[in-house]
Amino acid sequence: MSHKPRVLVTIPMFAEVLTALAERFEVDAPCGTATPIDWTADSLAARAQGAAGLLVAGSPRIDAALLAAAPSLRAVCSMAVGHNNIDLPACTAAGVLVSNAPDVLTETTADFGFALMMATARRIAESEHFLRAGRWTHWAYDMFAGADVHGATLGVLGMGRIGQAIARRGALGFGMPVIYHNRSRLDGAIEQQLGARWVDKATLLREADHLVIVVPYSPASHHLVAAADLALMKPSATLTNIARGGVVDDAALAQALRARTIAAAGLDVFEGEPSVHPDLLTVPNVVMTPHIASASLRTRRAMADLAAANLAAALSGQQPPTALNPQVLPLRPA
Ligand code: 8YV
Repeated sequence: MSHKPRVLVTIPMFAEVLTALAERFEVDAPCGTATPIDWTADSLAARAQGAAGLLVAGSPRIDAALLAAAPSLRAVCSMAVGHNNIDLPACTAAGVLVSNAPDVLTETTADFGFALMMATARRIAESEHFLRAGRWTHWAYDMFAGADVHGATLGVLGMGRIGQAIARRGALGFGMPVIYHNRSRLDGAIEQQLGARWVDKATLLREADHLVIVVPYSPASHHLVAAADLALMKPSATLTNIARGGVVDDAALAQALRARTIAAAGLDVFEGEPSVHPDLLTVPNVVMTPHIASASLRTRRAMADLAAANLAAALSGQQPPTALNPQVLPLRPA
């Protein structure tokens, strides 16, 4: 009887994806379709014993200690584009293939980033709470008056695939002049197509009416937007973060919002999520969502399918579609 390699699915997963994986693998899916697990380093290492592959998302943390504790691992495939939870050099050193799930989530995530920016600028959440609380009794010319989005300057921090998709929405759909800051400049033809202008970070912060943060998280981008950066922004400006919590100093942001040195913020990601900085919970001018920017069912399914395809390819000696360290191929046998 042929022996199927074991894969551990660390997150709740679509039933159809589990069924497809089961054709090739012995599938260990302790979360089933709906029960998330708060993994600790120890519980994950124990459960990963003997597994050849892991299917993960933006968590849990995959590091050298886990790889040492579970030496059978050969592939770690994530259904997230951001892979700051995975120690890529450690995986590469251990000969473990890592993949992420780019592209399939770009447009859905950009839709959400734009929606969150609009909700922030036009005070949609704040005014809905007001209505639900039964406080709507009269009309006033300045009732929940916010900032215009159309024609305002869109600032994009991090001009990768999602940043470009947001810039396109702003430029083509809303007539927004677009400025951006990124370590590397876009190709001139793409800049022209997006009508986007590269500026240094300080200029971006000073000139943006609506700043959208889409930069990957790494030690280099930790608190890329901190108190001194927030101080450069216009008092009428909004800040939207759909990147990772650690990119913005949440305590400094809460202070800026309370002091109204910026007008409002839209946050889908938080330092230490799912915990949210208590100061953010007490300021009214922030719209907060629980890290759902990629959450349309169609996109989440495409992300899961891509992670499963990476796992299947990696463990059968083929080229995974979106490998981050293809230099480890071919993998050592199970
Ligand atoms: C995911 C994300 O929902 O892809 C990413 O990097 O942040 C989100 O799309 C999350 O990481 C879980 O998959």
